[in-house]
Amino acid sequence: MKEIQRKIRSIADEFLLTGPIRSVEIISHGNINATYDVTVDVDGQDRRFVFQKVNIFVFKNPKRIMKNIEYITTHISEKLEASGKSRDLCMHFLHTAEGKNYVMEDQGFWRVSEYVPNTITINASEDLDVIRSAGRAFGNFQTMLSDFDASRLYETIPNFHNTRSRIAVLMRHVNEDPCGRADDVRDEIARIRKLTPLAVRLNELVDSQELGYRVTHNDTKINNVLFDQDTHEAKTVIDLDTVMPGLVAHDFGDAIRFAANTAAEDEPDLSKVALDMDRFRAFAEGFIPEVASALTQLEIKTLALGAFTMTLELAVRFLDDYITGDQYFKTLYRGHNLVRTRCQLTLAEDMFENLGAMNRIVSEIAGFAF
Ligand code: GN1
Ligand code: MG
Repeated sequence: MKEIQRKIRSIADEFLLTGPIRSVEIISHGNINATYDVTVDVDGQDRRFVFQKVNIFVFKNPKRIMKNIEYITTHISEKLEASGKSRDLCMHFLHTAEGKNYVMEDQGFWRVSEYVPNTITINASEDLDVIRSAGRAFGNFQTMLSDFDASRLYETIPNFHNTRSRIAVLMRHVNEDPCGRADDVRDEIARIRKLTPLAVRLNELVDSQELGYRVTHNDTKINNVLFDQDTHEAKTVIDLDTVMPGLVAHDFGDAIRFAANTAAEDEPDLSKVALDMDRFRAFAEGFIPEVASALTQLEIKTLALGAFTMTLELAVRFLDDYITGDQYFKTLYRGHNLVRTRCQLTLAEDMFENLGAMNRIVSEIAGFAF
């Protein structure tokens, strides 16, 4: 902790927060970056900031990523200001004396944002109002960016939600088997192969130009939303590193994958893992009305397919990380990525079975039959 405190001190100085540091606490939700809640004395008043050390194994080009974030937050903040809404509905990053919104260091880069007052993150919730509100927040985020030219954004992780390419990479790594782990996962590979034809359906619709890219968030876990600590209304969408061109079905789907699972993302007891239809409906009720007017009918028709696709894709990504030696996702124990894989695969199979039921709910909310 001493080491971290020293580091935070030097980063604070870079971002012109030169007053005494009152406290440093680790926020440990993300699977990729290291995040700290830091209170600093600014002109005699305690103020909270979020310090984040970004993983450059995952995000290789800090300059371009932080440029994306600058574009996005400026675009949203201007809209909020024009409509007289609170600036707290968007993240705000600090700048250094040279006007940069990040600071480089040996194994990563640092950035600092203002702590949005009176907010909490929620990692999992059975409360349908909370889930519905998260749906509204992600839907609204997308609508705010619907007039932003997606081609201005750098692709921070190439092929991030290219499910077909994710599967191809996994199969290549299984053949190469760099850590001698492939034999443990024959059953999982067979199950993934079985689901592949449906999992690449979104790719096919992009290839045939029936679906087009928009600006999407691409990492829509419910813990990437800040909620008002008293009312539990969603306030701000965070974790903007993967905002780049994508499909609406990816955002809807990834959120369902996480929020509508009856268990945690890494639940080892697979009998607890299933799609919860009430939570599915609640998220859809929040999300769809926010985005519907900007979407084509096909985009709406593919939302439920997105849930299945994102879940299978994450099973593939966790398994790929397991096969290649656990370098991408933070793991808490040996075999953690395999446990995550099995959980996501079980959920994907359940979604496969329930695709019709999910589509009926979407159709009902969107108000047209398909
Ligand atoms: C990572 O950083 P975090 O925990 O919000 C990952 C997502 C995965 C998620 C699974 C950049 O998100 O794609 O869905 O873990 N982010 C990146 O929990 O790979
Ligand atoms: Mg996150």
